[in-house]
Amino acid sequence: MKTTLTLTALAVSLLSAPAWAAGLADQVEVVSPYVRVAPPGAKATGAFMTLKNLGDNEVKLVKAGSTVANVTELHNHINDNGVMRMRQVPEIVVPAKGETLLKPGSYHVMLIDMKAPMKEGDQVAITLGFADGSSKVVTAVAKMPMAQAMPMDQGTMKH
Ligand SMILES: [Cu+2]
Repeated sequence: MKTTLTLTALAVSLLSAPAWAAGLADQVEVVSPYVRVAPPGAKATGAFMTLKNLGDNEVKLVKAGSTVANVTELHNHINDNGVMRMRQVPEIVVPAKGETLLKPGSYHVMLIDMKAPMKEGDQVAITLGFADGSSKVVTAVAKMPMAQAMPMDQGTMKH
């Protein structure tokens, strides 16, 4: 009897989870999320996507998480006297009825200390956490960057 009650309580909490997570996350549409496949040996890479805010109020993305990396941070690139540097940022703002692009050279979700090598086509779940505590999980597809997609062994092939 006690077990049944515990299971029922668990079932209720699982069922009510989506309602609890509602909030700012519900007014954000995430378009084409992808992760850049890291070069061999590299243990960090970036995740990119477009965040569309369908609501009348500003939305702030304040954190991100992923099961594939031990550390996940929000980053931006800044031009520091002509040198592009990555910097951790506390939040990424999506204006009301507007959109913010997470793209190479700009805002991105940084996956640091990845647990396993990634290959093209892998699906990576990324949790986006918003300022009101609501969250959303998106599935990003691993993609090769253009330069890396070119055959690396061309120079060593002898015809
Ligand atoms: Cu970064």
